[in-house]
Amino acid sequence: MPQTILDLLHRATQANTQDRYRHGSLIRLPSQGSLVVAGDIHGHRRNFERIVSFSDLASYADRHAVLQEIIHGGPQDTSGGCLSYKLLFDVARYKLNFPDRVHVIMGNHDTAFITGSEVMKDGKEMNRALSAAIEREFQHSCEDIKDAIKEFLLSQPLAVRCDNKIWISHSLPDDKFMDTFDPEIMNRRLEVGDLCKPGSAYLLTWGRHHSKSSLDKLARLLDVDTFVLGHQHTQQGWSRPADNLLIIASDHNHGCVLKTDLITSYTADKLAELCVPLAAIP
Ligand SMILES: [Mn+2]
Repeated sequence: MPQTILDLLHRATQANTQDRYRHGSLIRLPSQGSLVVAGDIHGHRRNFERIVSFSDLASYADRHAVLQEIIHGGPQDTSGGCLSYKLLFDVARYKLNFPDRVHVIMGNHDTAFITGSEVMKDGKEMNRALSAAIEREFQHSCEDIKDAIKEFLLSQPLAVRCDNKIWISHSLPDDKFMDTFDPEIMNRRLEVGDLCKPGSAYLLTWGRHHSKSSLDKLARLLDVDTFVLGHQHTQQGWSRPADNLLIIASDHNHGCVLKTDLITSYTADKLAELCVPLAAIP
């Protein structure tokens, strides 16, 4: 059993690095086909299943699905341990089923697990809860499993840039770190140091405050029209804090998913109209 999981994680890590649309830490999608984007999932299995069924990648050969922040949240074991690693294994299987069309991008909870730093959610330190559950299930193999999870998470790309100038990442650098952020990070593979403050992968996944002038500056720098991010809680599943910024959440019962084509140009308002409530998906 542990060996099967280790093999799964190693193969999925390889699939992340060998994704045919990957350049450095960026996935670049051509202007062809369609795209489904999910926000944070945080262990919400039912919503993950809805996203998979809604994306229907088996029927649409030029459709892509972008997922993020799978771990930390959802079911717990009897001692309060976090079982979201099981969902991460299923996401790894999904990646292997469609290796060039499922793209799992890095979230700040992933960086926290890799670097072993504390991250709180609903009053709980999530890395301790996740590690405890992994230790209970995998016992003497738990360190190997945790290392393989870290390798998988570290192999994730940071962002997706579509030819029609939609940009998807977990977050964007905070206003006060705009000048510290080095966009060159997109052109190379990540190292663990990039995930520690004030590394650029840290800044890109943890930022929370984005003024209009920062967003406009980043849009010019990255040559994009509209940013689609996760990371922030939105009651109705999406929000549109600026005319070039849409935020999606897929980790609760009012969560949403976005479906768009890869050809048309979009404002955040137009993308907001394309958000689908996950509860409406059978
Ligand atoms: Mn987050």
